Amino acid sequence: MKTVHFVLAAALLAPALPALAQHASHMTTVAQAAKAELADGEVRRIDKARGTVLLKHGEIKSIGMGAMTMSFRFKDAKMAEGLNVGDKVKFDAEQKGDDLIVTRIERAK
Ligand SMILES: [Cu+2]
Repeated sequence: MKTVHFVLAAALLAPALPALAQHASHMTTVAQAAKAELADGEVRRIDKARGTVLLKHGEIKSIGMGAMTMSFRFKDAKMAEGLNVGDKVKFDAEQKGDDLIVTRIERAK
């Protein structure tokens, strides 16, 4: 009888295993997406001397801002390197007083 019980248990558990694995990988994907939720933007102008960038941007969830075109300050002037007018970008920003600072920016693939 022991063998029968084991087989029955295995048959009941087996279908649950792929579901668990799928669920686990789904959770990871969701966590990563929330962590790296970057806004969409397009570079309209870059002022390297001032360290600012004019971006036409979509919704920026991290600061609750809707879509518009506006100027941001780079957190680090080096962030301007490799960016060109017309580039589509993914970025994140934070508000510091009246300034909006681009904290992260990368070219959209
Ligand atoms: Cu804006």
